[in-house]
Amino acid sequence: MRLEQTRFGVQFSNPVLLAAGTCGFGEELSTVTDLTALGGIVTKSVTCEPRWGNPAPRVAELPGAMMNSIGLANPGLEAVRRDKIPWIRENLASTNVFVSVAGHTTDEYSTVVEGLDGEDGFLGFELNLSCPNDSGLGGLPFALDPPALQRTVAAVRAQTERPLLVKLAPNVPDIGAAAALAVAEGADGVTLVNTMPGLVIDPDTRVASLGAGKGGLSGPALRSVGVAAVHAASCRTDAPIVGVGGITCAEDALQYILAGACLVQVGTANFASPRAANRIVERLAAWGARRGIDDVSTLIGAYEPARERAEREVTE
Ligand code: RRO
Repeated sequence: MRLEQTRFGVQFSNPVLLAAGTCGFGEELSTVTDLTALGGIVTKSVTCEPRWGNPAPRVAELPGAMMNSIGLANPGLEAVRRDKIPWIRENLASTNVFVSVAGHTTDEYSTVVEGLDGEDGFLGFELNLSCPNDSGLGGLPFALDPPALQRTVAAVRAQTERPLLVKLAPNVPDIGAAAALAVAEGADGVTLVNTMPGLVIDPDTRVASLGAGKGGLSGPALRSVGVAAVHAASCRTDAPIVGVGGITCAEDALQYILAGACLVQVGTANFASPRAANRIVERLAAWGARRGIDDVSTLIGAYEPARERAEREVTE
């Protein structure tokens, strides 16, 4: 099965990317797996200033899931421009890199985008409007606040001609509407979904499993939430959708693709196995070949809810 696609004006050798926050800026992971064999990677979210992140423990394992509260730890705009982007330019020229961007205010998003836009070596930006672990925000993540979402996407759109993805949160009343809003303000695509806010308490100590208390839930337990979000968004927008949440194998990726995603991201599975995404690429091709499917593009959005299928069969 052919896995190549042209999206955002460039070629993706396959639909599998690494998710933000699970591969750093690529350098460490590149020593154990071939990142250039992937469709691309998304960097850790970059903020104006360096962030040390939240108190340990920052991750906890649950049945079928992981909780994290990293707290946006990253080296900050200047160090990313000086140290990380040159490495990406030299080593990941043959894959597509999105730089994830985060901030407390619209101006902070704009500052990071402005500070990196002049650099060569990466494809586009993924605006992270949905970090669940940023107490400094003092309010809601922008993905939960439609005027803030609109304002921020519009401001960044006016600054850059690069492909612009917007990463949204699962815990909104209508994810399809949020996706449509982002696209209306100029996003080239949406990434669905970030982690789901959660809290795990040890009954004996009455202490949370994470140093920061609450965190974001990811892994297989999030998958059906993400697939439903992608389907809801695909009913509201024709823009490319990038599906993420709980993908551990080719069949998981296919659920997202059938629901309407043209690209997918592998996140939590990287922690268990740094080669998980590469394996998914190989197995996707084999899955299609076994079924005589020529091109992965024919599967995008091919899910048909039972009722629509029944109605179509009656009229055929
Ligand atoms: O750094 C984090 O704690 C974090 C981020 Br920026 C995010 O977008 N999602 C998440 O689960 N954790």
